[in-house]
Amino acid sequence: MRFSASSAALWLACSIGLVAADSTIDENGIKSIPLRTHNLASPYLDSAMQSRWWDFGGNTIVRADQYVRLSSDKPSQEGWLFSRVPLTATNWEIEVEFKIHGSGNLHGDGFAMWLTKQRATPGPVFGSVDAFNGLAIFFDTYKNNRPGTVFPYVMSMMGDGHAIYDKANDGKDNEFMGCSARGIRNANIPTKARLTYFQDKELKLELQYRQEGQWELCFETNDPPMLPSVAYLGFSAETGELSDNHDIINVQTKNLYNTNRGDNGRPSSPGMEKGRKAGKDRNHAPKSEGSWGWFLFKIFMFFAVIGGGYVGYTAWRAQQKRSHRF
Ligand SMILES: [Ca+2]
Repeated sequence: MRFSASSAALWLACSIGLVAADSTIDENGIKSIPLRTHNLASPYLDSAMQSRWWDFGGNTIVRADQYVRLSSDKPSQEGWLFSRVPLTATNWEIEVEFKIHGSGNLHGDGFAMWLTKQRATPGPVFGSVDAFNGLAIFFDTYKNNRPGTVFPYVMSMMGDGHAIYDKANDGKDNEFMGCSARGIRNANIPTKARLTYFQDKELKLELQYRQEGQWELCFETNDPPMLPSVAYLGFSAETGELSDNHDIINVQTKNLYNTNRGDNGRPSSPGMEKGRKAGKDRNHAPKSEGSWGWFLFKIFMFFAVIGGGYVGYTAWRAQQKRSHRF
């Protein structure tokens, strides 16, 4: 009995150690913790050919050492990949490595990233359901009709459950914010997207496609849309007459906390300059309850481990004495 108590204390301490090892705090005081439930990495499937945290369907194929392919470079393909559990974090960052490639001079149609109430439902919007609730990011590689816009075009759309995606005009009237990203297809470096969300404070999309390690700002706003309280992370793609391979290679999702304040939000004034200022202020600002609680908890666990070890040792010695006696 005593021994199991000390084992439990050790196990807890190890768990805390694992969490502490995974979490990082950047120079602006933003702490990030990886969300295992919304990460995706090779080999994608377990030994039973299942994924614990993701579902996929349609024409999606998984190649364990390389990718989850939403659509192959063939006409009339439609595939999807969706998280099994909703993303419940208030503030988060999602980094996706993807690859859009194919042999045709003409190609399409692109893929979508979703943070929607709906999940795993095929449909006409890049292979997923229309009239969705939530946020969509479209990586549109085929220009249907949008004069004056350079393609590929990356745009966000906020769906209220009724709005219909205007496919004929590449979602021009649906656009929340977006940017052109010439070179995002058939790139010779790993292409990535990083979406950062701080509730009521910030929504930012950055892309990597020109040079490895260099992020291009696609859009940023301090007035982000309100996301549904239940939102699943997903990806989908479709091809029509024209086609391309649309591969998801890796997804890393992090829960973000602002350690500068107790409100869990980003500093009210975003941007690098202001961000640094907020970082400096941290030394003068009273410590938040959150970080104090965490600190005290760690101290408590430290003594729990010492105490548990001592109890275990005493029990062991008592047993040794008894066994010597007989
Ligand atoms: Ca299009």
